[in-house]
Amino acid sequence: MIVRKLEDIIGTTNDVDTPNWYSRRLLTAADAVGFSLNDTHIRAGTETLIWYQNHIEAVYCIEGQGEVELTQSGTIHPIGAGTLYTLNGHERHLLRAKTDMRMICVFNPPLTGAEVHDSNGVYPAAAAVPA
Ligand code: 9YT
Repeated sequence: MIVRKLEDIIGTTNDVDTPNWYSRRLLTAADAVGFSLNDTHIRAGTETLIWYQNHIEAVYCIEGQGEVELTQSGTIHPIGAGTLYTLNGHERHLLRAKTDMRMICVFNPPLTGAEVHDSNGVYPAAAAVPA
């Protein structure tokens, strides 16, 4: 059994900060449970291009307001507290935060913990992530 607190993650290498978001990786590939889980904050007013070509991500919004635009279709989904979206088709999308947002993000295959988006919004495949 794994028991972990947010305070155990803050300030470690599993606490990843970028201009648009910061993400605390509470469960990672090292835990060998088949998925990873992040507590992620999206900064108000930001727009982030995301395209998880190598992962499925489920995102459960617990605070804030924003939207996801699917770049292929132009479809826009409002996202607020209590909304789940899952990118089971590896959809390329734009995440816009109208307010600060807080999301619980689950990835399969699991993140190693250090990932940030490349210029296409992609996280590398697990085997390609440097140790
Ligand atoms: C919702 C979302 O995809 N935000 C970008 C950060 C990512 N989910 C992460 O690594 O926590």
